[in-house]
Amino acid sequence: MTYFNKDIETLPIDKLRKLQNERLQHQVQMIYNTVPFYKQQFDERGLKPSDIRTVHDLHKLPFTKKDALRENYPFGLFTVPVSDTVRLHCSSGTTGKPIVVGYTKKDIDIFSEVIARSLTAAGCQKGMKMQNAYGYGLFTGGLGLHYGAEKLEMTVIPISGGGTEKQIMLLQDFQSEAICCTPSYALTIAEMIEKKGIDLKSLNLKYAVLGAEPWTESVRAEVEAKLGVTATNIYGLSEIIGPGVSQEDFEEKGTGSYVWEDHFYPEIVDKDTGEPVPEGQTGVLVFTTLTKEAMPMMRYWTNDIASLYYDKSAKRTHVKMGPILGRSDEMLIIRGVNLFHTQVEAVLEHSTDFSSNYQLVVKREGTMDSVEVNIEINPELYKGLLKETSLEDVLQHEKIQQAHKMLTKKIKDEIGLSMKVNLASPGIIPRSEGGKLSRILDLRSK
Ligand code: DLL
Repeated sequence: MTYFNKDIETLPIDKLRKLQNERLQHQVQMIYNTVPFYKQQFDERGLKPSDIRTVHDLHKLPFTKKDALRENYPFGLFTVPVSDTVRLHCSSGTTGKPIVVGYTKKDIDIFSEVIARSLTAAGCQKGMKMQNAYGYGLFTGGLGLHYGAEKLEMTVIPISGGGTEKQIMLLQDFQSEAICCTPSYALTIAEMIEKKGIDLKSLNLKYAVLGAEPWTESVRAEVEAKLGVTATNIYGLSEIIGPGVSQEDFEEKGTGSYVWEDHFYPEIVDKDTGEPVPEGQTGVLVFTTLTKEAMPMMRYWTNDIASLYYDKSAKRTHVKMGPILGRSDEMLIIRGVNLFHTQVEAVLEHSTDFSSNYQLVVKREGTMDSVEVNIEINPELYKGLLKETSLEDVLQHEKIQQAHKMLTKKIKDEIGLSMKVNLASPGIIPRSEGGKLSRILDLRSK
């Protein structure tokens, strides 16, 4: 089965626009009438709901930023009384109160539909067993994937994140065909499988649906090789619905993820000016919900940096987004150069000398910021070399010294920034224990 909802997924663009515009008009009318925050936004600009007739009118509206959710905590942006919602989720903020999002029964149906579409695009089918290793709880990943997989009539194994030994036992005993988790947790599972010397033939895994944090082709290559799967990208955020805002097709890997445009209208804008950027160029992703009932969002500023483009040769008509390069609020500026950690990860692609376990350490000396890369030596290589007893001995080895030099040069050449590269022995750098993993250790405020 290629599509979960072929009519919608292949709807010609003019019809898709018509549908979006009809839905947008309804959405705008609803928020104007029911959410004081939005009414004020319109009134301050002398706008009426009738001024927003098509998606091309959206630019008249301001962006909605995370602050709006904080200021209206917990239920101030809901269109309905809380008693009309059937579920609440939270996204943990870095400080203070979380962001709260609510769903009506219809919202949950749409959430399940977009996940069912996404899983189908990822290669999953009715009847397959799916180990759901996203966290269950206030995080949207676990329950979101769960309901969508059930809608597709997969057999869901709701194991949640963590407990890697048990994950592997169930992968073997249940012969699950699919797994979904964060890419960093997929690496943790792959590493333990390797360490235990488990033969991949004892597993039946075919598909991995990975998201909730940025990842690159370098991690894809490692996960695919070590788990024997086809790995695709799933993207989403709580404020818009959760996972399932966009998804990569398993036969179109590396060409971007379809945004389910009949429910979420995307824009890419310049991070400084807020102006739209031409198709294919990178900027901040902004989403407007078209069908949300409990908590619609107008022009939500995600902070995620990506690009959008229409792929005329693709299976579906919906616009594609490239991988998330990083979050604009987490972008490092080092000696005037903008840096996302995914750029360092991308440099590691095809490297046999190092593993995908790395961490960026940001330091400040005086007024100067600098970044160092901690990276682990490939355990296979390490083992092979290692008759020596200590890391120091290994580091003295000519082959390691040469690899070290080459990586330092490659980073400088490809990113345009000199970084000190610190080699570590396998197992030193933090791993995902089931959820999102931070790749940056910022020591500047300490
Ligand atoms: O992470 C929803 C999700 C769950 C997506 C499971 C995919 C799979 P939040 O906790 O609200 O929701 O975090 C949303 O995570 O704005 C991005 O910065 C990041 N993110 C999510 N998916 C991806 C991805 C969930 N595929 C924030 N690639 C978003 C890169 C991602 N970053």
